[in-house]
Amino acid sequence: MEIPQIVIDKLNTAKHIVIFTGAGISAESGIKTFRDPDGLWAKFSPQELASMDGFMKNPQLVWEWYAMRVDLINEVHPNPGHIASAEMEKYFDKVTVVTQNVDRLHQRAGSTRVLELHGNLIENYCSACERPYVKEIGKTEDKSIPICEHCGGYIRPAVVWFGESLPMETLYEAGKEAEAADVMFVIGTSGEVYPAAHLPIQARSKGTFVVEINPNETALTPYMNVSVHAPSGVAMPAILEKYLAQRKDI
Ligand code: BJW
Ligand code: ZN
Repeated sequence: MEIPQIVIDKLNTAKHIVIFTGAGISAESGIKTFRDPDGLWAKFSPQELASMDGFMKNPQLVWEWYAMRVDLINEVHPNPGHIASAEMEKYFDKVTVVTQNVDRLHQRAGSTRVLELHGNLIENYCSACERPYVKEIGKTEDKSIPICEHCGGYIRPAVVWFGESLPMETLYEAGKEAEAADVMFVIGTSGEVYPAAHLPIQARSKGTFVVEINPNETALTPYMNVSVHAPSGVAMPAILEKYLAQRKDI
């Protein structure tokens, strides 16, 4: 894998970096993506498990599926892709991670500014009255769905399902950052889910230098300045290493 010199040249003058991520950045931690051949949507139905309709039809099934995924993220660790992304904070004035991921691995790797577009698996709230459900849910044999103590509604994970609105302020903030960034990395996303997938396109249209890191071509590849076709756990540390080797002041 070769890191094109133009990426390093752009980083050399960059002050503001945005790292836009999808499920692929967590693949090397052992978390399955959604749309790869062995991804979650090959085995499970997004209509049944990631929509309000599906939840209303079978809340217990949906709750168990998410509980299983919480157990998995508690067992895995950030990988070199997350860690290199977090380390970038040492070398640039502003680094913002804009993630579609719900696994919190960026935060665990040390990134301090993370905008979560699709929520997270850790928090929960009542599907009826929307009050947060604060009781800690650790790994437990009992996977029965909790009931809201205020209104008796079912508790749901604080993720964004299909047909649901993204957190509007977060999306707005992410758009502003994408437009203002000098360099945006677009890592491990198929670019198929909107409105998130519009962010790199929006960034490019405002002159941000956009670099894709993905072993495969994606719907976003045509909008990129550069595509590095490699796993992010290899490419991100390699980019950081090459950048540091050429930085003149350290
Ligand atoms: C590696 C790697 C390695 C592998 N290194 N890379 C028709 C057209 C356009 C839009 C729509 C449409 N019909 C419906 C819509 C809207 C819909 C949508 O976009 N659908 C499309 C799929 C067609 N969007 C929505 O519904 C959104 N809401 C919305 O639009 O609201 C409107 C509204 C407004 C106002 C009021 C009310 C409503 C919400 C979208 C929510 C998405 N939710 C999910 C589930 C989250 C919870 C959970 O985890 O269970 O979010 S779906 C799933 O997809 C998840 C992800 O965040 C998201 C994106 O997936 P991602 O991250 O790109 O993963 P993959 O698997 O697709 O790609 C992985 C990539 O990694 C691949 O490219 C690999 O090559 C790569 N990779 N190994 C680097 N080692
Ligand atoms: Zn309630």
